[in-house]
Amino acid sequence: MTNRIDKHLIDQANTKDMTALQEDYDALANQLARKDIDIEQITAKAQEFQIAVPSWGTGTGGTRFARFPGEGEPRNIYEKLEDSAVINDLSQCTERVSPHFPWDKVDDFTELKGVSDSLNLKWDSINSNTFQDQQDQTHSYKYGSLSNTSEAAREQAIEHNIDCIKWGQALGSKTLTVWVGDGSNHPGQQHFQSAFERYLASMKKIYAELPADWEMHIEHKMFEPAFYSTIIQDWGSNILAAMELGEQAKSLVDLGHHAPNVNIEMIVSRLIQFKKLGGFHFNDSKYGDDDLDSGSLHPYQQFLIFNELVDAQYRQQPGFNPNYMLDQSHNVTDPIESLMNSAASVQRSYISALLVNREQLSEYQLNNDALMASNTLKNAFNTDVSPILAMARLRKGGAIDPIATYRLANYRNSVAKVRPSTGGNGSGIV
Ligand code: RM4
Ligand code: MN
Ligand code: MN
Repeated sequence: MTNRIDKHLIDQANTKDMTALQEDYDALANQLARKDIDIEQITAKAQEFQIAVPSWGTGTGGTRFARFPGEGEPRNIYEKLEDSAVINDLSQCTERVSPHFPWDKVDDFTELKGVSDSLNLKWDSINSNTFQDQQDQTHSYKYGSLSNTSEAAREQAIEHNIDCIKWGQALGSKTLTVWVGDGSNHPGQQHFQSAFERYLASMKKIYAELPADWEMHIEHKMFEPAFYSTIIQDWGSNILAAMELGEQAKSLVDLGHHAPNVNIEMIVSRLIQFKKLGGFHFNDSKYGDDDLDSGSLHPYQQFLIFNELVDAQYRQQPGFNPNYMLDQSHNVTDPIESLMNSAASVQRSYISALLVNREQLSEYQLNNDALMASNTLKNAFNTDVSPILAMARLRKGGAIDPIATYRLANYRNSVAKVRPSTGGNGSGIV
């Protein structure tokens, strides 16, 4: 693991920023103390926060039109792990990696687990892929996978998901995430109910193979690749499927998978209420499934989602334990930088939401004081918690300024020398 960030370099960069950070941290501590908030308790929460990195997010993504590969891109899961380790070395909140199969399939999963252990990384949810045909695949998914009219194609897709569970067990994962592109492009092309029945029957077969301590997360998405109807197009179809399958099946919310302006935080609240919130794929979007960096466009929406999550934590809602993960496509940035920025952005939303005065908010709500209720949220959102995030990283051995330290380390240039471009797309187009 010669290319990871040297600890001395991190310390050196931190030394330079230390005095300014301490001053800012003390000032924020005073500001919070006036509101009866102990900064140390909040910093401890920041230190505990974790969000998983998607293996495919470490490569440059693409659009339907082109992909412009960057220098030194990871060419396989081992190199994706190296890059993930860099992200965690500097950010100290991304110790889990979420793999996508068969993109990340290897012959020897014990060896892969050994490598991730040596990098102090763990495995998050396993993502199955039945939205593409692989080389040497017997049955095509052109007309769908789990809901295909062909039983043989459905069986092949079921088998792949069961394999994913087995590979996940070897890696120590506990979740299977199922997103399928199944749907139609023409009105009348598919019988809505029959297609959903076929999907559910297939999902039941996968669910039957789920180990007792695993969860299955169902991910909805409004459109793309199907442009007229998609089998699990919204959280309604999603929760119906999860309820039909059983307790271990939950819904996953990808922020880019809704119609524009949908109130995602309210969907989150509903899923929490009915013990069906499995987890998140964080990213941001302006138009559709843009997969932009988390919080780059709608930081307030991200905060409002965390307001619901922290509220559930505060009320100790039973069965509440969602997975947090990034799911982004980086077209014009260095993926490592985007993932570090995004992890910190999601962490920021969480920490800001912890500052909401919940007793006061509840009183304003009961008294229908709309203005003060809204101001209570804005107050927390407008507090700059950067010193808390930086201090949490520093205390865990990470970088006060992850991007600057990463650039100083010259990591990308040094891996570019040993990772000649394949010209291909090891990460898939996301
Ligand atoms: C989909 C969805 C899934 C991801 C694929 C690559 O749009 O977000 O989570 O696995 O892209
Ligand atoms: Mn997703
Ligand atoms: Mn997506």
